[in-house]
Amino acid sequence: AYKFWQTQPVPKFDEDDKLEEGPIKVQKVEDVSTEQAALVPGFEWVTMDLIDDGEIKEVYELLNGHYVEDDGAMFRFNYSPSFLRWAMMSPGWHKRYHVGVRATQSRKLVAYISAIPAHVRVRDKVVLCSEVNFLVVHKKLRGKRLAPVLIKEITRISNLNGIWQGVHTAGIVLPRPVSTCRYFHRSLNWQKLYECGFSPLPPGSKPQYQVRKYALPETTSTKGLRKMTEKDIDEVMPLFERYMSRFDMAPQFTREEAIHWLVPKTPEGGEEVVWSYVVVDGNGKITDFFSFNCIESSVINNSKHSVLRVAYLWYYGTEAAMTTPYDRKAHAARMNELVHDALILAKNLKFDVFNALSLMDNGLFLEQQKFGGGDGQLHYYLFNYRARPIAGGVDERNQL
Ligand code: YNC
Ligand code: MG
Repeated sequence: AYKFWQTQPVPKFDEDDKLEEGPIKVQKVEDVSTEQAALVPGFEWVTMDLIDDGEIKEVYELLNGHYVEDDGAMFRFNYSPSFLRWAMMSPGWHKRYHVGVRATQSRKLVAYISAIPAHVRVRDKVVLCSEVNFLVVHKKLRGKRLAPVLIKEITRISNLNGIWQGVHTAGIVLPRPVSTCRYFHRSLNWQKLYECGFSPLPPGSKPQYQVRKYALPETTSTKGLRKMTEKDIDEVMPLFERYMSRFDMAPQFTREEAIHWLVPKTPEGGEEVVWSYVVVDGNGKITDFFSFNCIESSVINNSKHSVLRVAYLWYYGTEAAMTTPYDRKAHAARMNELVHDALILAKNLKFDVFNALSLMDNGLFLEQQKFGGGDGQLHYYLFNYRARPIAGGVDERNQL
């Protein structure tokens, strides 16, 4: 088992957690190969130009047809081209990290992997990482050990550019997760979720009971809530940083990155990808913010519905967590107010379901806001970095 992963600089499952945290293998740029590994005959490496509408469409179509599905193969992620550009063209992006494989004859794109540079704080150390995402191999080429070739290529390119650590997530278990989270789902459009086979009808219940259970008011109730704009960033950033400093692992954004990841913007000719809101108090000071983004899922083989609009809770922060002394009840109450409004906003934006992971302070509101635990888990991995495991709140009671 793990024929490839056992050759890589990652912690073993039975790793001694008394070892000091830090890089596993230290190398020099001079020792990194400047040549791409050979692909099997008939295939060649390409760099994808995501600015080009035709090339982003090729990446979009490969992912739309072949990317991550749920265990029952009922849904498959359908990331929009706008979302893909947002996710892969963040500050510091470079097209050398948009790696494709084409069939030489047909020119068809058959595999892909990408990375962006990211600073990740793990406890008290900040690690420069290649954040790897959108690894995909065409369904007809599965099981041929192409994935390890793609992973080694993105590693080589990162190493040549002085990046020695990686961070990624996956639904599957590999050596060895630094943290494991569970997905939670909150129905917004129960009837549609039921028709798609996403939400079951609980024994003894009736559709109209379920619809009523998930009903939401039409308007938000938090006083001072409004959309975030770029002008808010100098207030949002310190709030975000103080809030995130409470966790063992968190991204560390530059100002430019904070604008990229947190401020809503309608991409030219594209659709919106992130929605963010701030709460302003009586003195005009920002006390809270929250955001969510959109990843549609294709509904496979359903006569009535072809896509689900899924909102994912993204970053947030609130002063309510940072009072002295810490007041867990007040923090929980505030989180519930904020997320309840997020649900209303998402519902009005025609989302069908609102997802959240069992991370950050989500355990404070999941149950009260009627989220239900899903089957899916998300494992977080660090590459070439040893770190003790970090609790991700997978246990049944949503306690973090
Ligand atoms: C996965 N998701 O275990 P062993 S997530 C990492 N992440 O190796 P083959 C994976 N490794 O066990 P296939 C992986 N999935 O023998 C599989 N593997 O050691 C490992 N699915 O390769 C697997 N996208 O080519 C095994 O398998 C080896 O043809 C088998 O291809 C796999 O984006 C895949 O789920 C996933 O498109 C491409 O099934 C294919 O099946 C597929 O024979 C649907 O591969 C889409 C899907 C993955 C989404 C993601 C993050 C990827 C992170 C990769 C690791 C990055 C490390 C850091 C590098 C930079 C470091 C620096 C500096
Ligand atoms: Mg393969």
